[in-house]
Amino acid sequence: MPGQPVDELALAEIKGAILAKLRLAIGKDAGMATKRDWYKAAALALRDRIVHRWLMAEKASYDAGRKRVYYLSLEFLIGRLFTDALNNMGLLPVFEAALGDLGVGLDDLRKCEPDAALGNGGLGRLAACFMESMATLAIPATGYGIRYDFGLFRQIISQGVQHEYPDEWLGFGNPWEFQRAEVIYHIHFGGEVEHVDDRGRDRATWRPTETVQAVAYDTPIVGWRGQHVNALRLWSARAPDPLRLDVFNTGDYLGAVAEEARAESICKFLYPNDESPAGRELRLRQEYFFVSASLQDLIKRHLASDGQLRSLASKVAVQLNDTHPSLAVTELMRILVDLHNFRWDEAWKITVDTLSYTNHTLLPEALETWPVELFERLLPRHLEIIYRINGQHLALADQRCPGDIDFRASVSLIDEKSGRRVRMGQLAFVGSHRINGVSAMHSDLMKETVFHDLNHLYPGRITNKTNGITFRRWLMLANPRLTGLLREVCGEAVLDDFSLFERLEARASDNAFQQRFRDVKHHNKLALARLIGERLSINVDPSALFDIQIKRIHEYKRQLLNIVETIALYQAIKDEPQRDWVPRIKIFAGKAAASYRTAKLIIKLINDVAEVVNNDPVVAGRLKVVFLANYNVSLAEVIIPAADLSEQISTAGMEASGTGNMKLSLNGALTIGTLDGANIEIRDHVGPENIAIFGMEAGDVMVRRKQGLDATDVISRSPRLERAIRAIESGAFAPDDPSRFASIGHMLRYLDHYMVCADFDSYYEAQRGIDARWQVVPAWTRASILNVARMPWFSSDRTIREYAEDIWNVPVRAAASGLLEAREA
Ligand code: B1N
Repeated sequence: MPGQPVDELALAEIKGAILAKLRLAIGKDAGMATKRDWYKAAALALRDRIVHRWLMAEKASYDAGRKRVYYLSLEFLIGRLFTDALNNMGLLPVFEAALGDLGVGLDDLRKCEPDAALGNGGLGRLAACFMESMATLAIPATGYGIRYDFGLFRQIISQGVQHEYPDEWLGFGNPWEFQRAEVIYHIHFGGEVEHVDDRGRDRATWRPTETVQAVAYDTPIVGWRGQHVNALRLWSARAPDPLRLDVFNTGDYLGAVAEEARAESICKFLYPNDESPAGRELRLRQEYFFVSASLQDLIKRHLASDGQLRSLASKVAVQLNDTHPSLAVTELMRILVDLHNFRWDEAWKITVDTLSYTNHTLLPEALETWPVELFERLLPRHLEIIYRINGQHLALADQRCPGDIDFRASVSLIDEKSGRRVRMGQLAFVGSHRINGVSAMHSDLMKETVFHDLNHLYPGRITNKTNGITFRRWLMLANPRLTGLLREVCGEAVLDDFSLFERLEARASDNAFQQRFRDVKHHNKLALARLIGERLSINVDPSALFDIQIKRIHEYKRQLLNIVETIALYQAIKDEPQRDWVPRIKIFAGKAAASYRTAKLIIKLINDVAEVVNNDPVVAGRLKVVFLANYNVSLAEVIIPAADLSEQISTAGMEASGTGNMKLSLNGALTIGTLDGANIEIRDHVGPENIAIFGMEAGDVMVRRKQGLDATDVISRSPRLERAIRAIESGAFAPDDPSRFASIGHMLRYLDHYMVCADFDSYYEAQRGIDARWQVVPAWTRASILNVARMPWFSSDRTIREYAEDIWNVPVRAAASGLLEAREA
């Protein structure tokens, strides 16, 4: 921890190690090194220290024959690793001192590391938090994914419009990863299936026409207190024959590398779609590529330590992060039946006992399906296996509900209605022993909606595992000053035992403590104000209320509701400029999928409203609107500690869980939100008096939607809303192109699927309630402190413990750190 005394011997050792890396690994001396060179040298010196622990942990878990967890995810939204790993290793103070002595600032170096943005949003960030918590809890685990050459696009806002640029995160090398040039698997596509005489064993031989190689790259993930280290293993694709010399020799130079280009395209980029399937052949190729490589790898490891596959489910748990790795069901069956001679029924039992699946969304448009025809062309054997699984599955359905054709159609792995398509959610469900949702409400809705019939057929499989966040990154690193207060009030052990947060409660009304708590927040707000000034030349007053909405831009997340309320507030201020309006800074950040037109138009609207409001002398700074470009993990780490108000305003029933809601509350922001996703559990923990809930509930939304999407009724009852919409339609915010937002006006009035208008009045009132509360400083501060104090349950350590116990059946360490156990003993 910063501020701690540093041992002189250790200091000298670290300085020596960094200098040695600079010379021997980077090839420079101190005089010619750039900041980036120093960063890499320091990262490599740190990595050396992690590797020892890693190899020890790996050996110990194999020697003990422990069950292993494999987390399969197409996304890992990691962010920067340098200070995260330093902090978990307990080496932050000594590295800071060593670098200081060498004349470089740790904070400057930290910024040289590019964000690893191998994910879109919450789903990918959850995978990263889980990796950290699994290491902390000493669960032997490996994350499997794709090493994309380009992560999520870089967002540039110019004239209020989003532009996408490639994210070249590997441009200057990556000091964390180890290329495992010897760990290579062959992944096949296309061709035909041949059925041999197999005495009824359902075996087949697949004769593919295309082969791609998967090469492993390992990144160590170190847990809190540095005692356990796991690997994130990402696959890169290449052609088995990178240069066709026979073709080259004919003079067709491009043709000679065509195969290589086709193979490499698989790991070229991350699909930037959040909650909507890309539906492209390349995406299906990505999914099969990483599933097949991962299963081949884990089976090889299992065979090396256990000698036989019969025991797979007792030694291996495979978690499927959404439906993206659903092909694991068919690939594992293929490996067991076709390659290892298992009988179908035994293979099926092993498969179901080994796999489990997490569902992250109920949005119908997000549920992944693939045309049967595409499957047949790319993965013919897998399609056969799907048909065979479907056969036994539908037989069970017929037994359960004889003659019920609708039931049969609803549970079938094949959707026959919209051209024949394979349903990946159904496939993952049928092939898993546990299916979990990510918040209590979401898991309940799963049983009532998408998986209603499957739940009837396989009762007891659906379980809830409410999401969590790692406190090491989202509190200790992002908010060191608040962490300092916690250590002081709750004791040093709070870093290992979050239940001690409870000790904050006694101080929540203490004047002197409140002042110190506010000082911390103010300091964090100053830092954010500085960043806004530097990036946007907008001057914001750090004593104003910082009102934050940071997340992907999506209609269901309702940035539009927020900006319409901003317009209404702007108009109210203009009407009565003399009133004592609470100064507010509305801060937005988030990316829109490149092809999502409405989301991009909402970004433009936010920026156009900002232009008008921020430059209106009548408003005189009491309302400002800020859109920060290129939202990513590192930007979140600056914004979240500075937040006063957290906007969690999705249409009820549509946000599966949310995790930003937890991060903001943990850092002392009050939530204004709907009864949706984990907001409900946040309310249950912080208490209804410490959160502002508004709007329709999920049931109300369903009822109103059935009545139609026309919002004329609610608009006619709300002059304030009518006026705000009229301003949008009239071009008040787009003088250069007055009809720019006509489509938004039309949607608001006649196609209110997301209930922006239906919830508007309730939201506006809740916001004015926030204004009133903000003015009573001690009461606001108390609520803010209680938000922090009551968050421990939302630690991803708790979530992972639940997965370990109810789904994976693996033991976990009792406390976050072995150190603590030793102290208690
Ligand atoms: O997963 C998060 C949740 O906290 C959020 O509520 C949820 O929206 C998010 C297809 C998704 N659901 N579905 C996706 C992402 C990429 C993609 O290609 C779907 N992301 C979520 C963690 O549970």
